[in-house]
Amino acid sequence: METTLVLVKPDGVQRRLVGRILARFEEKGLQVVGLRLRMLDRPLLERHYGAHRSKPFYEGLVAYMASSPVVAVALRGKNAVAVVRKMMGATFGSKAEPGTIRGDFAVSDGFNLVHGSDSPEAAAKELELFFGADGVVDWRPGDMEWVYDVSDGAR
Ligand code: DAT
Ligand code: MG
Repeated sequence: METTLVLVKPDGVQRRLVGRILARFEEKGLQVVGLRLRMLDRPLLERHYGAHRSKPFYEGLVAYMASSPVVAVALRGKNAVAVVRKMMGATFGSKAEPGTIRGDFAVSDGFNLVHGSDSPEAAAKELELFFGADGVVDWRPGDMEWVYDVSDGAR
């Protein structure tokens, strides 16, 4: 099992898409293990987007991400990092495939509704940044045996 970080970005919250975006991940079978609406400040965003500091779009990205609340979600499941990235679609809404979140709900390149960690290493860092050491809740979903074939062929 992997845990990954998703952010519903300011445009997703302002456009009242939080429920629909979360529903997609839940319907897939991913488990919510952390959930929080919050404003992001510049120091946190500088750490979160540190890899992009030298890019021309960096200042605009930080301003956009600090402009309105975001919803931070910790999601757990088999290959959760890659599954979430696939479900988000390509970075630019105008290029993202239909069927993906960005492909279905975004046409802007900058305002692309969601963030998802791009590797297990990034996920670990981002989960620590957004939920702290003990902010993720470990719980066992009651439908685990139906979402996964954990009975090992017994059914
Ligand atoms: P992703 O969010 O798909 O992981 P990324 O990490 O490369 O994409 O970039 C972070 C965010 O920065 C992205 O969601 C939107 C913005 N961004 C990336 N490239 C951009 C560009 N060329 N022009 C404007 N915004 C860009
Ligand atoms: Mg990224």
